[in-house]
Amino acid sequence: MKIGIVLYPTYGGSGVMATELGKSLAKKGHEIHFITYSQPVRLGGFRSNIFYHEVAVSDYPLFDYTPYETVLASKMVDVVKREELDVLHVHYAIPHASAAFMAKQILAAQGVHIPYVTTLHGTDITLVGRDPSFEPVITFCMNESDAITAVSESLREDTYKHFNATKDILVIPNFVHPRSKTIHNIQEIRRRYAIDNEPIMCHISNFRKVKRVDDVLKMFDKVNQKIPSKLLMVGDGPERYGLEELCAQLGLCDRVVFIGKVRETQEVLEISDLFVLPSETESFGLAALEAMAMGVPVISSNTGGIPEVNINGETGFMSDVGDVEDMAKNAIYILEDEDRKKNFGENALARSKIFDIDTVVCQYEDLYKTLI
Ligand code: GMT
Repeated sequence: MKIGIVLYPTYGGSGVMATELGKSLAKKGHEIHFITYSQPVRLGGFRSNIFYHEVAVSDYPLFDYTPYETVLASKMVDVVKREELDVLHVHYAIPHASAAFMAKQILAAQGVHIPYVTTLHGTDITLVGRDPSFEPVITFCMNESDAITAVSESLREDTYKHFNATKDILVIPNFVHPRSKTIHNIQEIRRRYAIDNEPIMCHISNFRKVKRVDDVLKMFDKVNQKIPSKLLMVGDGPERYGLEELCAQLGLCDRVVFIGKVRETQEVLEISDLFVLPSETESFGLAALEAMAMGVPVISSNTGGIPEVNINGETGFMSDVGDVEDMAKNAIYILEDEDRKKNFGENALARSKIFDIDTVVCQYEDLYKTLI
């Protein structure tokens, strides 16, 4: 099949998932055309069957806001015709689903018929989508999609709760590559951050408010008082400045390392003992799943789709949003006993296999086939 994938190229779960999906489909022999405004972070170098079409948004003196959606729809029309695509798959409803709807109509007027799949990822429904200024467009474009998928049961329910969705929403969960460890000199790399036996905790996100990164620090502070540890903060975003301030206030500057954005997070996870995800809301928690796939147990909130990934008392623990006391207690429970930590890590790894890329990608392939 010839598949067009429209995505956000930035450090967000939806972009990562869409890129990995495209790479996997390309490996299976499909021709993949990524359409977005800059090179997706996980795309990497030259690969067979993968093509990247950049949406060039130029400044025009008359516009205060560049009409990205219009340029994107035009690009979709152009790529569908030029490359003779069979199906379009758009990730994240805003503005990708509305651009797809527009492209589909334009193409239909020219005698070209193409189905489009909209995959909902979370904030397009749970945060941004609920904004009344977006709601009518999202509802309409979602219902006009030839198929709608959501990355968790929880997101599916949320969508039905908050939108008048008239179509069936199919749940196709996020996925991971089973990966083997790449670091051979693990102690040496660990020693760059922590002295021997000092646990390393890690958080990876785009440091937006919804991630409650303050809670990561607050719970870490409590754990560190009991078990001296290190915290690796990976990523960047609007909350980073305040977080660095809080870090200083808590006297944790020598315990917390702000690494910044990292394209490939596997090595950070390989040297980590615990992954922390205390989000306010999370439709799935791909970052947690990626940690689990490296055998790292997860301390998380129990919100949204996280319970579909992290199993309480087995692959880690879940607490109510904001309950840093409970999160710290659970982290200490795992870290204070080597065998227990190992068990949780093994369970996390075993659980991650349910979300193996090969199982999940077939579900998208089947969906495309029925639409084409
Ligand atoms: O969580 C983010 O900040 C990024 C966001 C995105 O749209 O890229 O992630 C959402 O989609 C991911 C992939 O499906 C999910 O794993 C995340 O849970 C979801 N984020 C939220 O719901 C807050």
